[in-house]
Amino acid sequence: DQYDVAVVGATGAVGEAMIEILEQRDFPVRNLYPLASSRSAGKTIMFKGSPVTVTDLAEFDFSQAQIGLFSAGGSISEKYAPIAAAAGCVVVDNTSHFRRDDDIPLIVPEVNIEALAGYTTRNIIANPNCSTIQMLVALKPIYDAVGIERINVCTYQAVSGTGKEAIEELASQTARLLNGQEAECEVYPKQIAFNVLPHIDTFQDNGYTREEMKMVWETQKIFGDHSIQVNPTCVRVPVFFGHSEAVHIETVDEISAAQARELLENAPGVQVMDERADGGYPTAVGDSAGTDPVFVGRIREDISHPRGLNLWVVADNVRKGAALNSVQIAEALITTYLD
Ligand code: A2P
Ligand code: 11C
Repeated sequence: DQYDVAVVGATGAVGEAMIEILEQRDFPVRNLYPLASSRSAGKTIMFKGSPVTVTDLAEFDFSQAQIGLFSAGGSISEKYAPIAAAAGCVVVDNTSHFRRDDDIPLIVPEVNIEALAGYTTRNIIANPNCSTIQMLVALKPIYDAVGIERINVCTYQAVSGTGKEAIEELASQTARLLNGQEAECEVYPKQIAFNVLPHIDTFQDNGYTREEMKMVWETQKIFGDHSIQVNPTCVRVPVFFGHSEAVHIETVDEISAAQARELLENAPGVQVMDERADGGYPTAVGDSAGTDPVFVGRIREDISHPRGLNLWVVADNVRKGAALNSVQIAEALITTYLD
């Protein structure tokens, strides 16, 4: 079978990756409909060697598509995902808008694909936040084997998570500063070049940021476990592609680093890179950027806690964190439900 696929936000950082991944994975696309704002309507993008014209989202008739991959921001999804869903187009939404709704499945295919069955209530499936996805792909085999009580995580997140304007801001600030000019801050409230900002998304009443709270809410929903404790600090770093995370867990039963490594070596979507030697660990640049696996290294027992384990987890935030995970959800959808 072949499917007509709409990509909403086709000119953005994630939308472009979605189209590239549909092509790379040979997703059975009959017609591709790249959708964006009126500013981009009429532009062309390349798909399978042919130019395809970008259409204004506001003018698109969603009854022409069976699958819609949305990544143009929460307010766009709020308005257009229900319109698409009502027209019979199943939406895989990469924004945070629907993730916490009880009747919307929130899916990481390697972790909770069984929850996909619930999509029929609203015809919308939510794709989790990038920081949550890579952490849970790495933690799933350990969670299944010995249980996890608590997760302490500090992230080191690339600017591509914010979108194209942020990629440009890091590049232009870096160039200006190296040329003795002043940095201009438009996307981020403080200089991002040669700096780190402990701030992603909006501040909440409890002092955490929304990005941090997403890691709490989404972990509990995806694991289906509201007792799991998550304590995140989310940090933006001057990296273009690839989020890194220092993940410290406290398990229910004890597990050694060797046992954890063996579980991770056999886990779907994971690539262990853990040599305990110079360079024998994954990094955003050189390992994860442009690739699909969730890389795990620095696997070691916590010397301060009898049931503690430390991991270093790195993945391409635009691919596994967003576009690839969405396409994997669409693949499961067509294989199990639409065929
Ligand atoms: P456009 O390029 O026409 O502005 P990013 O996250 O990289 O900043 O990309 C955001 C994506 O969302 C782009 O494809 C952008 O299209 C799209 N987008 C933003 N606002 C709208 C809108 N009002 N209607 C449709 N698409 C939008
Ligand atoms: C970032 N995680 O790196 C964010 C981007 O909830 O989908 C994705 C925000 C979201 O900035």
